[in-house]
Amino acid sequence: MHIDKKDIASHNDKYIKQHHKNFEYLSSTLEDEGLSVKKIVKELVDYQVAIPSWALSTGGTRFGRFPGEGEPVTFEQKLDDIGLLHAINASSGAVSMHIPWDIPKEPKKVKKQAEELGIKFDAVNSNTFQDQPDQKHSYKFGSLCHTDKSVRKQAVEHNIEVIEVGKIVGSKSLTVWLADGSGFPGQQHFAKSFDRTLDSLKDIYKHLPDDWMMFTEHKPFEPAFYSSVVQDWGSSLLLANKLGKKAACLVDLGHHLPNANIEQIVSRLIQEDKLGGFHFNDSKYSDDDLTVGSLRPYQLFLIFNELVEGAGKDLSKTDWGWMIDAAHNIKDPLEDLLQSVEAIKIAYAQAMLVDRKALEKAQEANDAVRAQEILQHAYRTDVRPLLAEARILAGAAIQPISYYRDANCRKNLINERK
Ligand code: AFD
Ligand code: MN
Ligand code: MN
Repeated sequence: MHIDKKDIASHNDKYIKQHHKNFEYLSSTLEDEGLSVKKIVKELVDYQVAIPSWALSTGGTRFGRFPGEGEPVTFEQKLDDIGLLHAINASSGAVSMHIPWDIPKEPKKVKKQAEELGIKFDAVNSNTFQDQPDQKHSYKFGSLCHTDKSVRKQAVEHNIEVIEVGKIVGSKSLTVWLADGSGFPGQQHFAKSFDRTLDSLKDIYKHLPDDWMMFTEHKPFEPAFYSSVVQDWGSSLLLANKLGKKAACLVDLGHHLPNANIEQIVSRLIQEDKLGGFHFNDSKYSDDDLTVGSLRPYQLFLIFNELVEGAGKDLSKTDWGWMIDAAHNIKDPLEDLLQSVEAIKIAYAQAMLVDRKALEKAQEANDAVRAQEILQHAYRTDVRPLLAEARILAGAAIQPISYYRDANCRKNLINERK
């Protein structure tokens, strides 16, 4: 579905008066506090969040899937969906591919299609957690950690192929998430399986182009219910340190045990120069993969607060990766993604408001009350007019969800894809 700039403009006409009112009030308040609204809005224009190719259709659970209509089937259709999101919010200008789910038949054509939609290629993801129909060895008992050398070799070769696909489309990073682990105590030798994983990763690392990064994504459990080989950020950091400069850790917000202090993990990784990127989602229990900000927006803000503090520059200018990793069982995936991108940018905008000098002073004085006041003053600011202003400047919609609904986007996709 193609979106006409004129349609966006007439949508914006409906909301512009109210927007000006909100924006002027907020701007003058923030300027009085010594902030540069222009700088913040400019950064909100630049900051982009990648969309994973696997999040554009209904995911389902292991109990069932209730597919929606008009869902994309081919990779080209998935790209079109991301193009649609990007036309509406001007904030989703990147795609993360999953191999082999997304092997493009004509990579050059796909690259051109993405360019026309203003979409870049973010990290490529390998898949050694499933057996493919034409595959020689099974990953039932692991991939990079497997006791059998030929299974490890197959998994290493797959990752090298993924790098090759990534090179064609212009990706600059590989994300490795492993389902490797054990279901029962005693099943797997902890040290040996870790060493074998490290050796396999070293083989992959050798094939990584100089300007690429390799991210390891930790996860405490599932599908292995007793132990995961890369179970936490400690193991991920060990791997990244042993592999070298081009290796870093990817933090998926859902991949932590309940109540883990993720913002502190983020701070530590930044301190060690080993933060690679993010998979954003939200959860109540663990890897629920729900809409970002739907359950714990304050935690998300605290994470961005550490990011802003640790980066020392605009986040769009860092080489950290930003991606959503969510699944959709109930909502229209595109509406859900619009909500997630909005939640991420809200948390980021709020983090930019934090009075860092005052916070430092409060910390040095051990003034917990003042420190909380400072953080929550930023968090409780309604920054949505800043995001809307950034969207207007970038030619996108003031109210993305309303636009999506008013323009009957899903209906159009259903008709196109019948
Ligand atoms: C799985 C994992 C992980 C990963 C994704 C893509 O839980 O989040 O990023 O697959 O490989 O959902
Ligand atoms: Mn993930
Ligand atoms: Mn996950």
